Amino acid sequence: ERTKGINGLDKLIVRDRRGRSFEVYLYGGQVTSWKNEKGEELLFMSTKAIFQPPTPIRGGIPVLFPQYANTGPLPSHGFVRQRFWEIDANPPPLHSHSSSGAHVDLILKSSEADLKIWPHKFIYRLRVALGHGGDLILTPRIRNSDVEPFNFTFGFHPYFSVSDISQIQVEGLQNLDYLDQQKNRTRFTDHDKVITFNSQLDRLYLRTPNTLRIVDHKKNKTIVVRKRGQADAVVWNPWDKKVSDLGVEDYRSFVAVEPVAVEKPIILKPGQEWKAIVHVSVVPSGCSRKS
Ligand code: TA6
Repeated sequence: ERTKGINGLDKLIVRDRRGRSFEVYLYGGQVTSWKNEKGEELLFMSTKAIFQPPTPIRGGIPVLFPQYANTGPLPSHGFVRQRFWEIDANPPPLHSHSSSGAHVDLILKSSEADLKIWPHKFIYRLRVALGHGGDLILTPRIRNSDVEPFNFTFGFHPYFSVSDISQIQVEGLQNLDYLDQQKNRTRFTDHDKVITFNSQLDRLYLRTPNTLRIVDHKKNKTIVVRKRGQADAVVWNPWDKKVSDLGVEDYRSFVAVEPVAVEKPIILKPGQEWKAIVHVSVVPSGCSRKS
C-alpha cells in the first residue's frame, strides 16, 4: 500500500496475512516501522525525528552508502539516506526463498548531482521482506553501472527498540577487536563476555560472527541479527551525549547494532553486482539458541 506519511512524504506499508507489518519511506529507502502480530513496534523512532529532507530520519533503519560514518571524504554515512528512492517495478529475480513473502523492492540510481560528489555510477536495489515468523529481511544489491571499478563502505544502522538500555546485553562479540569510535578509532580487544550499557558506547567490531544477539532481560526476548556480506558490526548507544533530533531520554529505548562492511571496502568491477543480507528475528529469550 502506498500512502502519504509525515509531511506528505511517500510511505509504503506492507502487511502479511497474520497482521505483521513494516513501513518504508521512499525518502532514504528507510524502514521506519516493523511490527509483530500483536502490533508491537520492534524498531525505535526518535521522539524528535525530523521528516524533512535533506535531514536524515533519526530512527528505523537508515541505509549507509557509499561511506560508513566519517571514514572518508563524503558526508557522514554517505548520501543515500538523504535521497528519494523509487519502487522497483521490475527487479531481477533474487533466488531467495526467505525473502519471497510480503515484500517491496526499492531502487536508487546515482544522479548527476551524486556523481559530482562521488563520481561512480551505481544502481542500488533494496528488497525489504517479511519472512517466516514475521522476521524482517533486508537484501541490498549494489551494481557498478560505470566503466571503472569502484569501492565503497556500507551498512545498515538499525535502531532496535529495547525496554531499558541498562537491562539489555549484546552477545556475540567476545574476544574480538574493535575500533573505539569515541577514541579516534583506537584499536582494542573486547574481553567481556557480553556488552552491557551504563554510559556512551560507540564501537566498530571487526570481522564478527554472522549472528549477533540483543538480549532484553526485562521483556524476556532476544533480537537475533544475522548478517552476510557485512564483515563488521557497530554497537552504539549515545547515552547522555547530545545527538541531533534525539529526545533527551530517548537513548534509554534503543540500541544500534549495525551490520557494516568498513575495514575492507567492497570492490566492484564494471557491470558487477554485490549482494548482502540482514535477517532479524525476535524470539523469547530461552529459544534464541535453537534458531
Ligand atoms: O554508527 C555509529 C555512528 O557513526 C555514531 O558514531 C553516531 O554518530 C551515529 O552513528 C549517528 O550518526 P548520524 O550521522 O546519524 O548522527
